[in-house]
Amino acid sequence: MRAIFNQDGPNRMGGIRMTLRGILAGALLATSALTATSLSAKEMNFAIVTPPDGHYGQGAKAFAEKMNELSNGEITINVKAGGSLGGERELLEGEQIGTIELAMTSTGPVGSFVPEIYALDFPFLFNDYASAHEILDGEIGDELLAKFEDKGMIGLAWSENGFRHITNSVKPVQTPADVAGLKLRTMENQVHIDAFKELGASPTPMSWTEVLTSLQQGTIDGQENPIPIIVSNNMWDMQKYVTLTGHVYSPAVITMSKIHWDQLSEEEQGWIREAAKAGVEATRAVVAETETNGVATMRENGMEVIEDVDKKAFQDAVQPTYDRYGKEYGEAMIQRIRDAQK
Ligand code: EAX
Repeated sequence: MRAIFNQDGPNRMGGIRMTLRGILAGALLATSALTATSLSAKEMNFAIVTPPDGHYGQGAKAFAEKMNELSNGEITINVKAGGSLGGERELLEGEQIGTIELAMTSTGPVGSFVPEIYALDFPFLFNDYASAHEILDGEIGDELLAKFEDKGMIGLAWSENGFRHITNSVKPVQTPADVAGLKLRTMENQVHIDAFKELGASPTPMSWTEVLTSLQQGTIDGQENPIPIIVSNNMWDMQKYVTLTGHVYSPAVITMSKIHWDQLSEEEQGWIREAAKAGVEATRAVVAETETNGVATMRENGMEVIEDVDKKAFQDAVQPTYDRYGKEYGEAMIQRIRDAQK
């Protein structure tokens, strides 16, 4: 590498001084340009498929507010709610190619991008909310979040959708046998599709963005989702019955496009992580509140809520799904999650 000092001629010191001044000026120029670039006002989209005032919407709003605070208004987060940027699978694809910066999605379609995440989607795996939070906020959750980066996404934090229940417009579902024959929409998730086949339903996988129209048009009889989804979408307008099966704990996850993440400074990445924590806190608070008052809300709006469900009967009915997919989708992880709840 060529010496950067001017070694020639009598005024050697002068030459060195000139060179040093040149380097200093160049460094200052570069630093100020860099500072200007890294502090240049940035805008990012944060996409969700649910309504702006629902559990994901409140989380996205909290994320945006925290980013605004930490960046002194230099980074603006635009919350794009209601599936305006596409269904959950499309949001994840958008992150991979860089057309979408941030999203909060259920784990529904995630397994087809990051197969290890399927382990979280098995029926009756999590006992309750507290266990789910403890496991997802601990070593197991961190291990699974780290699996996203190879697929072009940064897993920022485990958020929450909630325990899923079955709604339909045909009849009150009391037992697994009552599910037989119902055309039930499922997420685009192999484990869920298989579980509802085991129950004798006709599982119809589709993006959330098509569900409400399909229910209104009667092309499906029902669907399954947590109370926050049922309530924030006024599902009583199209579903008469809800059975509180709680058949799956549905995590949500906040992810970021790796393409955009890599363009951030370390400080900005720290802000993103802190904002994700604020988002999760806000989402979980809305889920807790809706779990408390959601049953009354559904009843007040005319839904027939079937609460005393024989969950063991549903659990036994979907056991073949574990037998069939457990091996393929991480029986060791499933066992770790079970052991962590003993
Ligand atoms: O992520 O697709 C679903 O049923 C999800 O629960 C919903 O979109 C929220």
